[in-house]
Amino acid sequence: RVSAGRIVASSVEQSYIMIKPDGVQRGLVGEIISRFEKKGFLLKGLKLFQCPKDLAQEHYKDLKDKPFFPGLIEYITSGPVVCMAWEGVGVVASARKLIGATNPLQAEPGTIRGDLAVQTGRNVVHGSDSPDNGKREIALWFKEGELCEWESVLTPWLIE
Ligand code: IDP
Ligand code: MG
Repeated sequence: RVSAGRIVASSVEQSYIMIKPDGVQRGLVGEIISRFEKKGFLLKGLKLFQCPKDLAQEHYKDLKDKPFFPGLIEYITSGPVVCMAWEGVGVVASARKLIGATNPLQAEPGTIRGDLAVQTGRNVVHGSDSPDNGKREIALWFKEGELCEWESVLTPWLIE
C-alpha cells in the first residue's frame, strides 16, 4: 500500500475527525487541520457541512440518554462543521491524544482541547474512539465518491 514493506493494508486505520461549530466560528479550522497534517497522517476526505439534526442524533446515539444530549445536538447543528477522514497506522488512538481529554480544563497543554478550549460543551473537535467507529462515522458523514484515493509523495519520509 505504501513504499514501506512492513506496513500492511490491514493495519492502516481511518479516523473521523470533525471540527465542531465553535471551532469553525472561532477561526480555528486551519490550526486544527495543521496539527494532523504536521503529525504525518493522510487526509482522505474534507468538507464544510451544515449537519442536520437526525445525523447529529445518529452520530451521538450512544449518548442519547445523557442529560446533556439535547444541548449537544443543538451545539453540533448550530453552524457548519468541518468533516474530515484521516488515514494512517494508529491514527485513531493518536488523534485522540492530539485532541486531548473531553474536558478541555483537564486536557494536557499541547493538545488541541488543552490549548484552545475551556469547556466540555464547547470542546472544538471530535475524534473517533475506535477503528470500527472510525469506519462507521466516515460512512455516516461522507457519501460515496467524497473520499479521495491518493498517495502522498511524503510517505517514504514518514514511514521507513
Ligand atoms: P469525546 O468527544 O472526548 O469522545 P464523549 O464522552 O464521547 O467525549 O462525548 C461526546 C461529546 O459530547 C463531547 O465531546 C462533548 O461535546 C459532549 N459532552 C460530553 N459530556 C458532556 C457534558 O457533561 N456536558 C456537555 N457536553 C458533553
Ligand atoms: Mg466519544
